[in-house]
Amino acid sequence: MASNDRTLIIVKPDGVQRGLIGEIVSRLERRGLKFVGMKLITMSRELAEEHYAGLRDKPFYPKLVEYITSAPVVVGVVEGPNAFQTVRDTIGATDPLKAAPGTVRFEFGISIGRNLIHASDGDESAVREINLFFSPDELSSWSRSTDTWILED
Ligand code: DAT
Ligand code: MG
Repeated sequence: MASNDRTLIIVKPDGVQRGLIGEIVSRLERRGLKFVGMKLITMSRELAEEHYAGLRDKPFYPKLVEYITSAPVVVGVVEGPNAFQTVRDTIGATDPLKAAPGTVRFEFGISIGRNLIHASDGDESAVREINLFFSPDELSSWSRSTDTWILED
């Protein structure tokens, strides 16, 4: 079991502005995921363009970069079994109108361009994005006293 898989999440500007940092972080914690890094930053245009480099040719790209750099975000690294898939399942489909009930994007969103949270979509993108936002000394490996009640051996 890859219980120490890591993935990146970003509570986007709408999530921060709407006072939903705690709600979103709480849902990931409740799932059993463990935060090993977290900080509030305002993304520079350079960082946003690097982060969303794969979407450069999309028609919505300029607005996406504008939005993600418009106000502070909370960026975090979570750890847990199949981390990226577990987080993606918890947040729901990209378009809140298509997200499954119970997911973050369904519960709190209504517009694809205001979908509250980013999460890496694969093991490779997780590594790339974690390295883009965090230096190694900003991440903590720690054992949680409740781990045996959340994770099987
Ligand atoms: P996700 O964030 O679910 O990984 P993505 O990587 O395809 O989705 O796109 C990144 C963000 O870009 C997404 O969270 C919201 C925005 N976006 C995606 N598709 C869009 C579209 N068709 N119109 C407007 N914004 C879109
Ligand atoms: Mg994506």
